[in-house]
Amino acid sequence: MAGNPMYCSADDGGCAESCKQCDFVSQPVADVQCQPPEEQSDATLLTAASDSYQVGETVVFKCNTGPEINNRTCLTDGTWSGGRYTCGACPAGFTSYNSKCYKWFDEFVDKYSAVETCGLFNGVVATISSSEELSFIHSLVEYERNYWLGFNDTATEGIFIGDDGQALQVANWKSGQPDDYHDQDCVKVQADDKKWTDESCGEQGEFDGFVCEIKKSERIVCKDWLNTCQTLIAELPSSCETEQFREEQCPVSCGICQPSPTTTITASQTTPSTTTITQASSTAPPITTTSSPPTTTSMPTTTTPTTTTTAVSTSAATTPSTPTATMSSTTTTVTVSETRNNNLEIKARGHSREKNHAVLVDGYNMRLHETGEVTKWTYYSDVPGTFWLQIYSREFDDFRLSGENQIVSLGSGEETFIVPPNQLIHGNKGDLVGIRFGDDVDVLHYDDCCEPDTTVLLSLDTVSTMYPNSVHAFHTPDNDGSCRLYSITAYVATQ
Ligand SMILES: [Ca+2]
Ligand SMILES: [Ca+2]
Repeated sequence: MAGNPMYCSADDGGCAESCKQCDFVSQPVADVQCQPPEEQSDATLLTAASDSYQVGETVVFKCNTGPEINNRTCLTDGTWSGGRYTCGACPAGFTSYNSKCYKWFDEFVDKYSAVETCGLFNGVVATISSSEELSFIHSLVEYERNYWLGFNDTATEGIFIGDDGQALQVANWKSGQPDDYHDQDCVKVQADDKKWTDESCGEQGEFDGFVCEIKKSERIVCKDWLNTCQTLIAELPSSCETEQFREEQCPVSCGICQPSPTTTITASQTTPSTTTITQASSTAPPITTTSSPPTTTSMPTTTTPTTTTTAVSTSAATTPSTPTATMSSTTTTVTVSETRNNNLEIKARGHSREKNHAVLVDGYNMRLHETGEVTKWTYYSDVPGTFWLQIYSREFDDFRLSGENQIVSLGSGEETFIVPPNQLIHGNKGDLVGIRFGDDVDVLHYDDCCEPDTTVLLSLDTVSTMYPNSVHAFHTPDNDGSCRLYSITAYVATQ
């Protein structure tokens, strides 16, 4: 509304049904820093302590009772990424299954090398204790490859045991195997029929990969970290099948751990993360996010909410409860009026599944509706990870990438990214919003349902050339039903 009152009077989509949220007020563009991360009851901070951290800085927690490591990164909303527990967590790249973590290694190695690699993670080459576990492990293997299992009969010929000393409980030998041909003491799964053969441990087959497994420490912290766990599960019963949702966000509601009466997590309630906004005037509305735990805002230019300093103009100080569309300040505060390009709700919550992929969708909701700098993004994500939000400008039938903002998501549902002043992208009315994914393929959700006029314009399986100011060809619309609508809102400062 502040930018264009006519926008809310339109009833053809976008903000029309929620125009109360179109009534934007001025907001300072902020320099954000993270306060020290809250203490964890199950882990010790290994990184040297600091009074404040820049966006992108990382700290490392180490589980007090096991080998788990948890890296957390300072995000642009002043909170920290990563899980809120360390003990019992899988390392990055590992998949949780029952009480263990697993990871496929796309390598071509002998058994000794596989053992060595797994040892780096305090793990072993995967063993099998049930047919379900065998199926799960096979589901991790890419490209229909042969792979080593963590069994051997080195100690007693013909008696196969796990590399971890456990007895062999289930097996799936190929006919005629094991035959100990030339002293074969290790076990490999054959790609074609998933049957097992005994092989020489030092033989590097042509296509032999492996899966590592790690035994998790006992989880000490068990708590739902979203207030909306029950609601989300009720809306989408399969939510708990998503690992991050189940393990990190709603472990109690998903039934994977029981909160212990002796484990009381109070740190997040009493010392929430703090967003520090520098150069802000005292009347600036707080920057709020929906991240959990809740974020508070502190403004260092004032000592109390009712006290002004020389950094704040008189007019601003005398009208503390009525923020206006344009605020003045004696400091270098940047004030903007913002409009948003859409307010789509995600209903189906499909996940993107392709790595290193970019999509550009044309439709009313994916276009910028005003000209100006993109100062803020909101998006929906329930998986922590990194992705990029982009602006493309039209050039006849081509689109030019005007710029992109790297987003490090907390995975807490609807999140807000405030664009740092040195990363602002100028967009023109009619420009398109694009999304680029790296390795974190599940980080954003989309709806399959499309507006009638929504078209996928660009869908690249490589992003190696996608940098600002490079021109990209217009791609034929993809009409195979893969059209996706993302709940991404770009806030444009119209000055
Ligand atoms: Ca043997
Ligand atoms: Ca054999």
